Amino acid sequence: MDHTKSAAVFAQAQTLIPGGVNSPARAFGSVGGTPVVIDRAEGPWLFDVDGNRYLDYVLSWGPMILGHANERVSAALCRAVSRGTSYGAPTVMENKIAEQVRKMIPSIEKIRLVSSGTEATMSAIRLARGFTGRDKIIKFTGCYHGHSDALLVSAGSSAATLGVPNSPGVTAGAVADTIPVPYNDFQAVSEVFQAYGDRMAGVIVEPVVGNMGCVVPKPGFLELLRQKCDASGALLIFDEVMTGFRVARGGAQEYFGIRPDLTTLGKIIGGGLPVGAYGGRADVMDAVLPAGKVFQAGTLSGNPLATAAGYETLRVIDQTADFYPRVASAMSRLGAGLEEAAAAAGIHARFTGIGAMGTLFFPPAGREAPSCWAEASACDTRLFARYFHAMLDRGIYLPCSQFEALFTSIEHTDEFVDMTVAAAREVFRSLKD
Ligand code: KE4
Repeated sequence: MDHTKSAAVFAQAQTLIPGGVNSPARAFGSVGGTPVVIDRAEGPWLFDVDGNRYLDYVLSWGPMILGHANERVSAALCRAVSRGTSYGAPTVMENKIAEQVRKMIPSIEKIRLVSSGTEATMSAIRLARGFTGRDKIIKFTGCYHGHSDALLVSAGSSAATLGVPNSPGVTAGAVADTIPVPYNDFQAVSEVFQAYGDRMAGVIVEPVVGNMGCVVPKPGFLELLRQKCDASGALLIFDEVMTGFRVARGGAQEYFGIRPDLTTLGKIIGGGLPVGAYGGRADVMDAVLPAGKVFQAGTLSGNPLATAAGYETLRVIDQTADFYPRVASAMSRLGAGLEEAAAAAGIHARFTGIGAMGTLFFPPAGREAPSCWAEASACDTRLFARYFHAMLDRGIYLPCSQFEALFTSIEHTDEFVDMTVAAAREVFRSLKD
C-alpha cells in the first residue's frame, strides 16, 4: 500500500501537535510505524489520503455502531446545523435524548449531559463524594475512565499502552483518595471495604473492560460490588462509556442484570459527536447544581448538533429489528474465525468478546484470555504489533494496541467478517514463516 500522503501529512502534524495526534491512542505508539491519515469514511469503511480502503474495527474507538455516515444521522445533523450550532440555553432536543436514554437504560432516572466520557466520570465521582460526604473511591487496575487526575491511577488504554498509567503531573494529593484494586479480585475488594467501608464514597468500574483489551467480569464479581456498596452506603458507578448501547441495548447493566447507582456514558450516545453523560438515581442526581450543591458545568453540554446526532443514533438502534443479535453475532463470528486462523498456523491466541466488542489476545503459551491487568500485560505485544501491521497492509483497520477492544457495527456483514478472517489466515501463516 502507498502511504506517501499519510506520511507527509503526519510529518507536518508532528510539527504542530504533540506526537502529531490529538489523542495518544491514535499514535501507533505500541505497534510502531506511521498512522494512516483518514480522509473520509462510509459504512464499515475508512479511506485514507492515499486512497487506500480499510475495513474499520475501531469505529472511532466505539461511537460508530451504525457505521460511518449513516444517512439518518447525517440528515438529522443537516437539519440541526441549519438552525444554528449552539445556544447555551435549554432545548427540546435535550429532553428528547434524556427520555430516549432513560427508555433504554431505566436506572438513569435523571441525566446530565457533558461533552466527553472524561467529563462524565470526573463528574460522577465528584457527585458520589458530594452525595455521601465521603472521600474514598475504588477503581480497578487497567480500567480507564478518561484523564481526570483522580482517575489517572493504574489506568488502562493509551495510558497503559504508552507506559504512563500514573501520569506525570498528577499529584499525590489528587490521587490520595483513589484506591486501585485488581479487577476480578474478590478478596482485594472485600479487604478494601473492610478497611475503608464507612469512608467509601463509591466504586467506579468498567462492567466489561475495554481498556485492557476486552476483559469480562468473573461470575459474581459485579454482584459483589453491588453488595459491598449496599452494605457500606457507597455508590456503585458503572462506567459504560464504552459498553453503553454496545454490549446490549441497555448496556452491561442490562446484560448482567445489575442496577448501578450511577452510570457514565459517552461514545455511542453522541453518534460520533462530542457527548458524554452521567446519570442514575434521581435522589443522587438532584444533588447536582442547581438542584443541589455539587458543582458541574459546561459551555457546550447538550449542544444542539451533538444531541441531534446522538438522539438519531439511539432511535435508529431502537428501531432496527434484531440490532444487537446482528452486531453481537458479527463479533462472535469474527472471534471464532480469528482464533481458528491463529491455531491453524500454530499461534497461541485467545479471543474474548461480548456483545459488539472483543479482543484477540496473544497470552503466554498455555494461558487463557486475561481476567485482569497482570494477565493482560503479560500478553505478547510484539506479536500483536506484527499482526496489526500485516492486517493493516491487507486493508483491515484494527485498534493499534493489544490493550484496546475492537468493535463491530451494524454494517459489518458476514461477508466482511469472513474477508477479515481470510486475511487473518494469510497473516498468521506469514507470521509463522
Ligand atoms: P473520552 O474522554 O475519551 O470521551 O472518554 C474517556 C473514557 C471513559 N471511560 C471509558 C470506559 C473509556 O473507554 C473512555 C475512552 N476510551 C478510549 C479508548 N479506549 C478513547 C480513545 C482515546 O483515548 O483516544
